[in-house]
Amino acid sequence: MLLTSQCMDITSLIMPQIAKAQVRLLVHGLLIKYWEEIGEVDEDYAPIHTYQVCRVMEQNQNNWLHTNWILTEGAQRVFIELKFTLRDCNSLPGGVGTCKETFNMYYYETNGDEDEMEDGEMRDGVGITEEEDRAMKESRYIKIDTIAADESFTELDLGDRVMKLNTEVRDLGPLNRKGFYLAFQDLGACIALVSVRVFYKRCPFLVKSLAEFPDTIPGSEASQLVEVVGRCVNNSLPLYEPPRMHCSTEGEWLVPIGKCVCQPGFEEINRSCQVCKVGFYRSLLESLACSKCPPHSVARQTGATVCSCEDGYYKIDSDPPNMACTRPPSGPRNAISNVNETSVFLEWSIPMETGGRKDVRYNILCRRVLPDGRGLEECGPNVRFLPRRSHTNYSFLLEAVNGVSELAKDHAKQYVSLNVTTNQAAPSPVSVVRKGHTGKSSIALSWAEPDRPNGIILEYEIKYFEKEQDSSYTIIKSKDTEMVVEGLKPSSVYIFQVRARTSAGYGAFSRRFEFQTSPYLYFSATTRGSVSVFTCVLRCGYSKAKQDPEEEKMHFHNGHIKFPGVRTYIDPLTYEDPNQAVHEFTQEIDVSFISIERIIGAGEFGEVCSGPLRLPGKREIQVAIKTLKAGYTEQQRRDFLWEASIMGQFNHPNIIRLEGVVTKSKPVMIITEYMENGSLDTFLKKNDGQFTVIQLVGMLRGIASGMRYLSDMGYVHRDLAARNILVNSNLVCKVSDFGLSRVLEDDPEAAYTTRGGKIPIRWTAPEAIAYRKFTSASDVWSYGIVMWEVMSYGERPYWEMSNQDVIKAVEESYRLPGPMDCPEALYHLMMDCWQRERSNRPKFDEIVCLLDKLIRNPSSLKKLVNSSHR
Ligand code: ACK
Repeated sequence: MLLTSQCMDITSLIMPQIAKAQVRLLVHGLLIKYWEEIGEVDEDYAPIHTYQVCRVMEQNQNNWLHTNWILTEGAQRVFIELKFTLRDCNSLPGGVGTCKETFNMYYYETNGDEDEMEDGEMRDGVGITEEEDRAMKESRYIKIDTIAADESFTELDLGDRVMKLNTEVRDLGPLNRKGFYLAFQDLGACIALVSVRVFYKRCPFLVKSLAEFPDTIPGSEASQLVEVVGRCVNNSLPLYEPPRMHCSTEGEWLVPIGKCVCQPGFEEINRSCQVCKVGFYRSLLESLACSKCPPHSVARQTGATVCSCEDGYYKIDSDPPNMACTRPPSGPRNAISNVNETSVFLEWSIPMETGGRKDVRYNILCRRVLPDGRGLEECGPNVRFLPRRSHTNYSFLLEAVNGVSELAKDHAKQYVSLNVTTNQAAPSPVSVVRKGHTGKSSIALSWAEPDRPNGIILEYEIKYFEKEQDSSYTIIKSKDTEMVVEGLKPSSVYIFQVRARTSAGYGAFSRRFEFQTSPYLYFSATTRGSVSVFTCVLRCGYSKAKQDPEEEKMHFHNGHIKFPGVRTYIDPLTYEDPNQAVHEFTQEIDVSFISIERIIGAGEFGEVCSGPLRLPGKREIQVAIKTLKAGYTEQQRRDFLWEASIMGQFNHPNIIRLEGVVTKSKPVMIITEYMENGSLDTFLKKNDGQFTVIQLVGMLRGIASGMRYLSDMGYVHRDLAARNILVNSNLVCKVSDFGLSRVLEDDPEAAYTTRGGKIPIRWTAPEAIAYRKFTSASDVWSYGIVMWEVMSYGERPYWEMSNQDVIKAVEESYRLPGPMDCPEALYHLMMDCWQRERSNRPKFDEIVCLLDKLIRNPSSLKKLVNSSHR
């Protein structure tokens, strides 16, 4: 017997399908009881050690071989891999009648090694025979399985030195004691046991998303998941909630939830958190990597969470960490005053140096010049000047400040000072404006000084706009009494007005002068003076008649016309942003309210799991959790959530109910009600012949009612089949698997048609196969097939016929025969659903009505289909 366990490198035992799992070998020796230990050579002449038994000639064999006590090391489920050869009984000379081609495998759990304690003693003490003792020990063993060979060897193989080695693996669990024995019972076969490997799988220590998950022993049941809370690696913190993973019985880590992130001052490098270097910083969540300190700031030590400002530079609390340190602005520039009787308009340009900030503001200190050189007096909060009073002299101090001026106490302030005298007369209006040289896009203007300038004219302001377009005008300034206005449209009439400014302010504008540009191209001189454009866009005079918002909602919904009272399904495809549809039709669930307990299946996008949902203030319910595997594309995420956007629009007892979605954390999940009995096709196969006709019709009635609801909503399912119906513990059937093209993509039954689409041929109406005419009437055809599946307890429609043959047969008016023991009324209904002319098929509400009638009157179901139909 080759004891592969004795010096075997554990890693060499890892089979490819469990590569991620850690396998721990447990068996260390076998004890022989009636078997022979034989040294041999294999086909390559390498020495092997086997345990053999071959008592095919004698009757009533019962030969046991059992292992030493195998410690479980805490594993609740172990795997046993056997390698053996077995003799083909037919090849034995004379065809020995008692020869067997199987053997049995047993186990016996104990907390200690009983072989050591018991051997000999017990028998002597109680006075039982060796035979009785052995029988008693053997009776404690529990059978694991009968092992048969895939390949048995013959005399010829022996001659050719062909080994014909069989490998069988069985799993054993739940185990509850510290250890166990294995035993092999031979009842008269010719066996050579070449190796026995006993191992269990573990989810190995793993660092994922900066969280450490310890080496974990899986649960005892085949589909059980063990939830493990991860520990954030050094210098990291959980983001929102502690990370979780789930250890499967296959030793694989599944469904990671949540993650850790490096704490401020650290960044993620090679799955650990490394301190930020000098000159770098990281504040929480801002970015994943340490960033270089922004301008005018420094980090003199490692692990900085913020950078500090250089001398003379400052930061305020509301400045983001990645913003440069700043300083106060320089003083305002080019300050001028305009006095209009008792009002003073001050104008200035922004400071040369804003200090690196956008929040520059200005302080103005107003002081009155007291007569007779008595100095200055603060104006106070309310400067008021009475008209027609004598001139008053004022002095203004103008200062620019920004967000950090308060912090920069020792920063030298830069003021601009202005002296103003009120109650001075402004210049009189310019009386005449003349047109000079006119070009295609320019007009030269000139004007005379106002009759009463009332002081020194500092500048002129020219305002112009295209005639009848005065919502947008342009102002340019000139120190002279002439200028060329450029940038005009050819052959267009413009209005011009000019006014003068002295230290007392602006005078009134001249009257309007109209001049037209020429249609021809002229070269024009450069405009002198500065140009500023003021645009006033008048609010549109059109105002929509007010509409009742509720009424509007009722009639239009994202472009769909809806009729009050009838709910309609809205195709999420019509949303430009699919996330908007998800947001509108589903409810977001916080992942902390969900526990994942077991895997119930594999979906196209990831595992389908189940577990309790505990929403605050609500009763705990069991839910199914569809997950989207990591590494998905944006398109896959969209397709995945697509189904939720559809399901979320339905509310019916025979349609699978959407509880909500998890999109704010990863993995993305779809949460639906849990259906204890899984999909209808497997459920029926498992319970073949177990239900009354009324129970079956009840299921069909439920499906029809769900489909009636969908067709009323305007939703065409396209993939109605028993595999897409789920059954709960009360045998209530609910329609599931929504999502148009996607459903067909992941339905293994869907086949490509000649037109390129993927269609589940056996369930689909001929017009939908031929020219993709999918309607509620084609759903009715599929419903007829579902009826047939239900009444035949999950039989495959058209059995093993090929898709091509099915299409051909249906085309030639062949229809499925009535299932065994099927009431004739139901078979008639199926046949109606399979009418070639789709308008002749019943509607779902008629189907519901008919099934209700049959249920109310069970005697109508007594008559079964006669054999001629079948
Ligand atoms: O036939 P099943 O047990 O039922 O295996 C499939 C598997 O997940 C992959 O889809 C099962 N399943 C899907 N949704 C649910 C649900 N809401 N409740 C229970 N089982 C479900 C389905």
